[in-house]
Amino acid sequence: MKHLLLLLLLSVTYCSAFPAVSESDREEDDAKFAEEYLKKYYKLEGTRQSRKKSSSPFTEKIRQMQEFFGLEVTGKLDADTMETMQQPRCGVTDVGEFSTFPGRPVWRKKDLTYRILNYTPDMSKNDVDSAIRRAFKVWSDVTPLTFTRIYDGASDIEISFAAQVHNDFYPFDGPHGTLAHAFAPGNAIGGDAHFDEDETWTPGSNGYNLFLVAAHEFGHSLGLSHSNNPDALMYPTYHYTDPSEYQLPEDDVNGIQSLYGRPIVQPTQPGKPTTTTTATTTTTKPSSACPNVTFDAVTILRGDMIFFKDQHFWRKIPQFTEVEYNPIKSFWPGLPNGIQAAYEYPERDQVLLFKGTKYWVLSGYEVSKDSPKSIYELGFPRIVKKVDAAVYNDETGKTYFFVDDKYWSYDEETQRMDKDFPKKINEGFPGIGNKVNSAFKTNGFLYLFHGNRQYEFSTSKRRVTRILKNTSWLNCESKK
Ligand code: TQI
Ligand code: CA
Ligand code: ZN
Ligand code: ZN
Repeated sequence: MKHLLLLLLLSVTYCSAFPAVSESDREEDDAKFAEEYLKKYYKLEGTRQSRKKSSSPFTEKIRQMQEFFGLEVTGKLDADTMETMQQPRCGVTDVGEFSTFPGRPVWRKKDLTYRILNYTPDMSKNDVDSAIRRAFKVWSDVTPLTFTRIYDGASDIEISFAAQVHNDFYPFDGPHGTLAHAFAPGNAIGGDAHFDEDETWTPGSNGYNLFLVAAHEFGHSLGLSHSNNPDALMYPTYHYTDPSEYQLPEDDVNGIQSLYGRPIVQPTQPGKPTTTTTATTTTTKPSSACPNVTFDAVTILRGDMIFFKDQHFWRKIPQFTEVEYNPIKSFWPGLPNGIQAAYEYPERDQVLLFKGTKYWVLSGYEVSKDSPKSIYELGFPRIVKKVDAAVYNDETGKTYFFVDDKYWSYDEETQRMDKDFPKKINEGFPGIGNKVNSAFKTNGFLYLFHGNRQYEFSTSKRRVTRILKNTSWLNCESKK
């Protein structure tokens, strides 16, 4: 909530749209403008004759609007309130759109838990459970995030219904006004969502639809603030739409994917229906100990880093600090264990995986039908019996294959080995020794692994720029 208020203070755009007129003319202009605004966005009905009273429908709507925007709730058309109402006129509507909280707080893991602490008497428990589940699904459908309900103990996102003063510094305000609030990602109260029990919660269109408000709140729980796009779920006005056909608007999809990326595409296993989760996945917590391994092969796969070792692989998704650890067979039953080299050729959305004299082609996450193929089709001579490492360099269009103390250069365009190869590794890649176990390219550098070392190599400077531990990407702690 700290995030919420800060953001609004920072984002009030100053708008010098007021003409120089007398005080009373100006008051009248402001009131007219506010009336139009509140009719349009807050369902204000009738006129504002009674606006001098402290609780007319007009002042009630001003209060509601002030709540929505996190302004001081005065029920008066003060400068902040007028400025906020004028914002769309300053050209804020069509651009800017989604926004995040200051400092961009996000969850640094993709598998989150939630717990429903209590229920509203307005709806059946089943309807509450279902509204909450579907509200999370809105977000998990378009990100790699998963939400698992737990019934005991601490969860990442706690959901509760409460009226007036409850366990934070943001008491609710009786019917209407504030409907609910949620805290930006973080520990303890971070991510939690509170719903005002003084509202009428419904599974339908009377009162406030719990699914729609929960979907909005979970946007906050995940790190989205309000959007300037009137079509967005994160736009700060409530309007009912049919939840059964709910489609997350594009602006919110862009917003949440800017924080967490797109969903992970699961491989389709022959004879099995496509699933969205892999039951066998285990995750390596950020604080876990680094495995003492030399990776067999490393590659990028659609932006994720994949590290192969024996029957398993680690998968690191850039947005998250936690790393997954999976059996190779759980993703690709058709692949052998003990992959020796791998590289991505992004232009064809392919990853080539090598073992012995054979290689397998992944199209995205799927093993292509004509796999495995023979490495001799790539132009290797028969004396080559395995490939140690492979990496594609998008700047030159060449793939380098490392075999013992030599490397080959393969032209992806002509699909031919370059002549004058193989060359000695220490000639082409001075400073990295004479053997490469695995290699990949990211952020403009080649990363070449040998034993427990990793060399960051600049191809333009043709030199080693850093020496790292081989496990530097896994967010684990090295034993000292
Ligand atoms: N509650 C606000 C909200 O969640 C709390 C809030 C005010 C806030 N300003 C903020 C949160 C700025 C983050 C950033 O938006 S609310 C709607 C909607 C509210 C409003 O009760 O005003 C919904 C809660 F969008 F309909 F206006 C849920 Cl869906
Ligand atoms: Ca309220
Ligand atoms: Zn609260
Ligand atoms: Zn909101």
